[in-house]
Amino acid sequence: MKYGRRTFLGLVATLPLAGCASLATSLNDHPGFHRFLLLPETLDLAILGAGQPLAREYRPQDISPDFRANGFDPPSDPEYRRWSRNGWRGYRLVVDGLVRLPRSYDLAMLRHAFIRRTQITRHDCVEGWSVIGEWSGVRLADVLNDCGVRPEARYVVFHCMDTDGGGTYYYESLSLKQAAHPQALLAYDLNGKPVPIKNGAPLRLKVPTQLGYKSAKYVKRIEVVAALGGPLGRGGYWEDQGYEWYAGI
Ligand SMILES: Nc1nc2c(c(=O)[nH]1)N[C@H]1C(S)=C(S)[C@@H](COP(=O)(O)O)O[C@H]1N2
Ligand SMILES: [Mo]
Repeated sequence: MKYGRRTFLGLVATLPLAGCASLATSLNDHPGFHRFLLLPETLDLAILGAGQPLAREYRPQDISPDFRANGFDPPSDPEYRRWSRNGWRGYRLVVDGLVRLPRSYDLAMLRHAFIRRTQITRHDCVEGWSVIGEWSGVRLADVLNDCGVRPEARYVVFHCMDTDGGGTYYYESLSLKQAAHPQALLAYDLNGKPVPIKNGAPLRLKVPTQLGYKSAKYVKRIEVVAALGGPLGRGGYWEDQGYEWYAGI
């Protein structure tokens, strides 16, 4: 991401005196370095995402005055409450499963080590209401590329921190191609401010090409898998209640 092949080779060329070990250590701290090393064995989601139809984007004056909230109550576990009180210190997004390099990210890494993307899009709930909001965050594809998606991967599962009240956690999934869509964001800001708790703080998926229930709030783990089913059910909390897994609009 930050260091493309050219930059990397440039760095090597301009630092003839630097020990290999120290150069490797400093580069190792940056997302994207691993991708450079692992690329031949991984899928490039930028290629998979290119050319897909885009959802409409709107003007700032189209933004709804209130971005309403829907779904389960915010997570009630003590850890979540503690994080929210401490500016999300302690929270980490885990990415694991069929990736070359499982990683976890704190919010500062997501905000500063990746390109920030902003889009004003419409959220359509299956219940029949819509709101327009400005979302900023990191492309899901950029984060997945940073971990290196293995060729056998087919789906991306989002594990959330909230429950239905009966102890079942919300979760969702996308195909790898849907996950590679250039507008599929892991959003940390809504309308220029950190995503409010009611809308999925500290990090939520925002997929404007799919119905609202696909856009998982309160994401804590992204698991890359070869198949749904088994313990992963039909690929989502609402899918397990009979909703369609494919929710394109
Ligand atoms: N974790 C989690 N994500 C969720 C839900 C939920 O209950 N829990 N509800 C979904 C539904 S049905 C909709 S319409 C949107 C609502 O997002 P909002 O609260 O920001 O309006 O979140 C989706 N993602
Ligand atoms: Mo919804």
